[in-house]
Order: sequence, then C-alpha cells, then structure tokens
Amino acid sequence: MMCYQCEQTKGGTGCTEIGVCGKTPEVAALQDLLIYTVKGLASLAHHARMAAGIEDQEVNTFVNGAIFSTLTNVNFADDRFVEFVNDSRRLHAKLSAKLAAAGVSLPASASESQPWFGSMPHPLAWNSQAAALGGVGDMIEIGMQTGIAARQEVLGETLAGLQELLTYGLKGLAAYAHHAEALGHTDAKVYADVQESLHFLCSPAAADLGAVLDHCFKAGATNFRVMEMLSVAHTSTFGHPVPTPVSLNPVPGKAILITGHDMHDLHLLLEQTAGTGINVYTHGEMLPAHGYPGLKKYPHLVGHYGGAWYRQKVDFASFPGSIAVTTNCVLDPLTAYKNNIFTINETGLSGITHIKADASGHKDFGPIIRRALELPGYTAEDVQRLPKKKDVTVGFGHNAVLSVAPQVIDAIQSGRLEHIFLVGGCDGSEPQRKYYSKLYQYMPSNTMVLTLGCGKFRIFDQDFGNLPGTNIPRLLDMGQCNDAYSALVVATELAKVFKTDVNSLPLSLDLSWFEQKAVAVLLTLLHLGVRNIRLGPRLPAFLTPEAVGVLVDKFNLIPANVADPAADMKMMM
Ligand code: SF4
Ligand code: SF3
Repeated sequence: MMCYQCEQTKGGTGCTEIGVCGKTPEVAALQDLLIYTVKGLASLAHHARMAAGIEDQEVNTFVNGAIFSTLTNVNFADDRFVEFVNDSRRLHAKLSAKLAAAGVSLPASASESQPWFGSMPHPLAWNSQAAALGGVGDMIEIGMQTGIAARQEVLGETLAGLQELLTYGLKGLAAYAHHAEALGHTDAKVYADVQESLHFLCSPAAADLGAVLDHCFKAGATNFRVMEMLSVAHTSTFGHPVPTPVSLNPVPGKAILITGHDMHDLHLLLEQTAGTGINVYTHGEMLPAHGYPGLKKYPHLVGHYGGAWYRQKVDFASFPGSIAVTTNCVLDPLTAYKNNIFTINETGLSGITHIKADASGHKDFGPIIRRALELPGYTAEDVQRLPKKKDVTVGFGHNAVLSVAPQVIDAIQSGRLEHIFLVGGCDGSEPQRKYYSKLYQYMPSNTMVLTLGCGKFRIFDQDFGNLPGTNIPRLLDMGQCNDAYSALVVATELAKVFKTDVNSLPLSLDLSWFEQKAVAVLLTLLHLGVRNIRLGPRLPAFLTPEAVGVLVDKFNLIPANVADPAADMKMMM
C-alpha cells in the first residue's frame, strides 16, 4: 500500500505497510479501486450531462458518498468497500443503458487509457467490462494496481502529488456536499464540477501541471459554494447559531454519545430518543450543535463529552452508554466498547453494526437506543464523584459575530483590539501540535481568536476573558471546520467596513490540517486569494518542495514554525 493523504502519514512521507490510522493494505487497495471506478463512473456521468443532458440523481449522490467514504478515519470495513465498488459498476451499467436508449455513444477518446493508469484501462472502460468481479480477494488484487505508484512513476512526484491534491480536495468537498444533501440541499453545479474534475483526472490534460493547479483552485471555488450551501442547510433547518453555554458535566441517566459532523443524524437521534429518558451528549465536531435553536431546544441534549478525535479510545472506553458515529473521525474500536459503538452513513468499522437508511431514507436508531438502555448510563454517584467542569460557550456563527461587529470595529478603531487570529482546523496526536496550545499563551490580551474545527479542543475549556471595554468574549468558536464559511463572511464584512481587502485586515490565519476536508478549505482560501496563511503542523507529504514553492510564490503560504510559536506570534502581530 501507499497512502499519504493525511497529515499523520508515516514518517511524513507515506504509509506503506499499514496506515498510522489503522487502515490495512487490503482496505487501502479497496479504497484505491473505489476511487478508480468512481473516476470512470464520473467520466460517464460528465459525458451523459454534456452530450445528452442526462442527470442521474442516484449517480450524483453515490459519487459524492463513495469518495467521502475514502476520507481519512471514515471507513475501515472491507465488506463496505466491496459493496461500494459493486454499486459503482451497477450504476455505470444503468447510466450506460440510459445513454444507449438516448442514442448517444461515447467518443472513442472517452475510454483511451492514460499512461498513469499503468496496466489498467481507462476506468470508464474497466467499469464497462462485462465480466463479473470475483470476491474481495480479486478486488484487492485489482485495487493494488490502481494506487499512487503508477502515477508517481509516469508523472513524477510533483505532478502526481498535485493530482492527489485535487483528489483530496474533492474528497473534502464531496463530504461537505453530502452533509448538505442529508438536509435536502443540493446543487447541480456541485455534482457537475466534482464529476468534471474526476473526468479531467482521466484525460491527457491532467499531465499538464498548470491545468491540474487550475482544477485545484476550481475545486476551491466549488467548495466555497458547498460550504455556503451547508451553512444555509444548517441555518435554514435549525436556525442561526446563538451563543450558548454547554455543560461538560454528565447528568444521571442512560446515555448516548454522538460524534462526527452530521447534524441531520443528531436531529433524528434527538427525535427518536425523545421521551425515552435517554440523555444525548455530543462528541468531537458535534459540539457546535448546541448553538442551533432547532437542536438545543431538545432538553435531553444535555451536554458535551470528551476531547478531540484522537483521544476517543480513552474517552469512548469510559462512556457508560452507546456511541453513534455519523462521519469522520472514527478509529478502530477497543474491545472495551466494541459492542457499544454503531456506524451510520459512509462510516464503517469491521465487525461493528452499521445502521443503514431504508429505501425511503429513514434511519432506525433502535439498535443504538436499545444498547443505551442495556448499559448503565450515569448514576447519581458517578455524577457526584466526577470533578466538576466549567461550561464552554459555542454558537458564534457569522450571524452572532456580525451582530457584535459594531463593537469589534469600534475596538479596532480605538486600538483596544489590535489583532484577530483565526486558528482553525483539525487536531491530532503528534507532539508538534503542542504548537497550537502554546500559541494561545502568547496572544496579547488586546487580541481576539476565532476557532473552528476540532482543533479548538486544545483550548475550548479555557477562559480568555472579554475584549477590553466590551462583554464580547475574546475566544469565539465559529463551529465545525465547514464553518470556515462563517469566518470568511465575517472577514469579508470587516474588509468592507474598513474599505480594504481581507489580506489587509489585522487578521492572521494559522491553520492546522489533518485530513481532506481541511485540504478543501485550504483550496477555497487560496481560490479567494487569501495570502500569508500559516499551515501546520507539517506540510502535506503529497506536495513536493517544487509544488510548495509554487504556493509560496503565489500566496505566500507559510509553514507554521512549530518549534517556536512565540516567534510566529511576533511575526503575525
Ligand atoms: Fe496513513 Fe493517513 Fe493514509 Fe491512514 S489516511 S493510511 S494515516 S496517510
Ligand atoms: Fe476534525 Fe477529524 Fe478534521 Fe472537521 S473530526 S476537523 S480531524
């Protein structure tokens, strides 16, 4: 196997024997095969759209969901990937039949293989092969021929890495688009853009570095659209977030913990547990849910539990209820809680019960509820014994922040607020990430910090006080990683007031990345022309020094100085 799609990749170069995340070589091969077959399906869908105006909603939804399943820490279950690959081929046959019925044939070039597919045909041609696939063993063998190695050999490390940058950006934006779709919000242009880019990666033009970079920034533009769509999906369904204190202390009673990004699932769970006496706790990226009026109104959404994703083996092992996993990040479970954890949507773990939606889209969380009722939950003694923690405040989406904008502007103009930091992104377990914890210690008291993503767990429970002369907290959490959209809205509005651009504001972006959603957000920021972004804790392994050089020249992208956060702080001020 060879995978270098996330920040924790082995030795900063690539996982080759087993993933640091726990991904096995078998699952890695199946994921590679899935991306390969989906490239073929997307190429066909792109052709069907362009040549015959055919849209197939099942294909559109599938493409985004399938590539989302290969994102880091989403799915480790080989049987699920076998299903995905079979579904891709089934949908390919269905769409081919539609094209044939419309009398539209494929141009010969549509299935001309490219040298970087090695011994494999063009993915579209492979999908069209009539031969039924064997079992999982055969798929793994074929999948092993569809990895990065052939692309690196033919295209060189820089170009192959930039193709991966595009693929990973697409994974992130497809995931966000899929979250929006769960709430009934879709955008035909987003499906078309994703599929056009996958088609592009199978075309001779993808051997041109400039064309690949252009597609990366185009993916950034598409992701901006997607983050906006997701923000609208959340706010139109659940209302705009409002500042809300969240308890970190348990209450007596049966308990369910829900993790990941999918607010729709949280809503379903709250509905299905209403009146059962079970209390629901958020975990990880679900923390911002407490700020949404349409979710916080449920009295049995009682609080938040645990820290960032990488601590979940410790946190989940001591949770006395069942655990619902809606999206990334999930890790291979310990025996201690194997029987308590359930996966939903694109997530998957070998040997763990997966909750599937029925044909009408309904998800029955009965198994999660029944398990919660079997488990002890929190007793009054537990609650008494556990150390009491202070509440944290969430809910500073763009509406809430813009409502205090006049005070913030006044503070900037009068010199009481010198600088704003956006410290957003993912968390992780590496020691270098202490840089982010330390960075906050060096922030002068006349500064503010906006956080988003699971990186906030380094400081979310600390008291930064208020901005001098106001009752506005110095630390405002804007939400999930996709709420980078909210940060962009706020920055753009501030720039308008000061009659300048975002790059000229007293604002610094210091981003921590881990997985491919963060890659999509970065591409959006670059597409918008945001400069001087600090990125850490390590630069992506898939970008060679030559590729990094291009981004440094064009955008002054700055590697975080993880060894010296004080020096970074000085430079940002
Ligand atoms: Fe390694 Fe990250 Fe790939 Fe997992 S997702 S195999 S940790 S590079
Ligand atoms: Fe975190 Fe996995 Fe990226 Fe949505 S939950 S930010 S790492």
